[in-house]
Amino acid sequence: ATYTHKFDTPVYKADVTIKTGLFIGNKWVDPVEGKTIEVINPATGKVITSVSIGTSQDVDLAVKAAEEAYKTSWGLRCSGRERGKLLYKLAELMDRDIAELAALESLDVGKVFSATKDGEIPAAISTFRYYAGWADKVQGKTIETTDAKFTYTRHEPFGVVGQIIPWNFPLFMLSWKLGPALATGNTIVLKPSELTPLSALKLTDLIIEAGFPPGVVNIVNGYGPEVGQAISEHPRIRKVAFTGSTLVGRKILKASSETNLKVVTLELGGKSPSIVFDDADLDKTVRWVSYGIFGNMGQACTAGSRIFIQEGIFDAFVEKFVAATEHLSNNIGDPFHNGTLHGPQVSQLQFDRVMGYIESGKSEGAKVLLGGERHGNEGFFIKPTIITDVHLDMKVTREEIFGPVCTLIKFKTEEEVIEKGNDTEYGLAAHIFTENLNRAIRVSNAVEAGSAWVNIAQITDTAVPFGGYKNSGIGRELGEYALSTYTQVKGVHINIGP
Ligand code: TXE
Repeated sequence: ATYTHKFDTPVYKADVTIKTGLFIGNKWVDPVEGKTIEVINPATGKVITSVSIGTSQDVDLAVKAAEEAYKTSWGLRCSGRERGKLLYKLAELMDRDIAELAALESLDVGKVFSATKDGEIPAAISTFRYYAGWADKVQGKTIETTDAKFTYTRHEPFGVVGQIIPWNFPLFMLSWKLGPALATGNTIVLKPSELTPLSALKLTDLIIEAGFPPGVVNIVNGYGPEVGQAISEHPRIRKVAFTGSTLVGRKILKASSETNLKVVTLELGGKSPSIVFDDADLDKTVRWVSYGIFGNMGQACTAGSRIFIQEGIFDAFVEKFVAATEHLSNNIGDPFHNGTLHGPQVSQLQFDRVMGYIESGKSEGAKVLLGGERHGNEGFFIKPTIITDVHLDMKVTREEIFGPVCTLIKFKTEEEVIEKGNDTEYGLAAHIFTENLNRAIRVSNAVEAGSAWVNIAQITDTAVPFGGYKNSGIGRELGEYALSTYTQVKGVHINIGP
């Protein structure tokens, strides 16, 4: 089946058609049990369309297609050079269709269209291009042992890899997963989030057009406990990569330990600090701290949700930060309207969760300085929210809120803020604002986090590794580092002596 969405908005007008089936072996097929799921527009709360969702039986079929492709047309049967060519081609096609991809993504997630089109989708495309370049540069080493032996390593793909991605950056997260996995020769069974299947479905057209052999990429939409669980338990999937909640990350690790010990990489939640020192450049810092928490409506794993401000700059920062947040609040609305800066949360459930956190903060004695309430009367909009008068043991300062909600905390010394910043089970990111180079380096060394951003927030780069310390994950994505998470190393010993 297909679905055509008629975009008739101030910033984008076009008819965009997607296939709604499961994508297995380069065909769009009906799921074995014929189930569907409604896709909701978060800006209105109304149904956009329905798409197919699978069960473990469909995962099985997808694994079969992926195994067949691995043996016959991909993996070690296809040179890195050829794989790279296909990845480049895919990137080109995405460039051509960038507006369509961005429009579907904005519709499905509630993202501001211009930001999606100019920021996120180009970043996804860069990721494919970057890994296209690596595809013919994955190489082992020769190792000197003795005269009687020739020894070397091979970096071999796993075979069939499972990938489970979230709804906050659907196509971007998909590119982080597919790029390195395909470059290294694996074949894929990928499950998008049940909340946001549209952009991945659009991509299936481009995967075929680019010329990927059947079965190299299979996309099975469906629920986590059903399709996601089936992927993480599947005996012939050798590796699974996941981005999502820490809760589900644990389930995936457990499923692996109870089945075939598949290699697991996890990108999980965060409760990252933004640390503002007295000597920070105030205006620049306000802009980045604001983006760091309110970008993507706070639905980012690296969101700087705990904002620590040194006492000397506290009042000046708060005044400007409140003004910047009011400006955002005054421009909440339809993601497809000119000038909109802030859209809805992705779903009713996420809306309820975030509002629940705001309520919990109030009931524990915190003060809502700004926002804290719904915007409008349809869709899942929450006003950007600033919470003060918190202490470090409240739920709002401990748990990942994953919405446009930050807590402000005053501090005195560098030593103190390092200790408080690190006082969390998570370790995904830290944002540090200072004009003092020595301090910038000292503090970025001291934070327990996989990414430290100085005088900037949350901007990843395809070439730079990304991942979590502590409960924020296992393994690294992006950069050269990601290649090692999609390959296994074989040591080969050849006796050239007696
Ligand atoms: O995440 P889930 P949800 C955090 C964030 C958010 C919370 C809940 O704090 O408020 O998680 O969001 C699939 N086996 N993050 O409920 O459930 C699911 O179908 C296998 C942070 O949406 O973790 C989806 O594809 N898979 C995060 C994916 O896991 C399962 C991004 C993520 O959904 C599964 C998203 C199971 N048993 C949420 N259950 C980040 N790190 O950026 C669910 N899934």
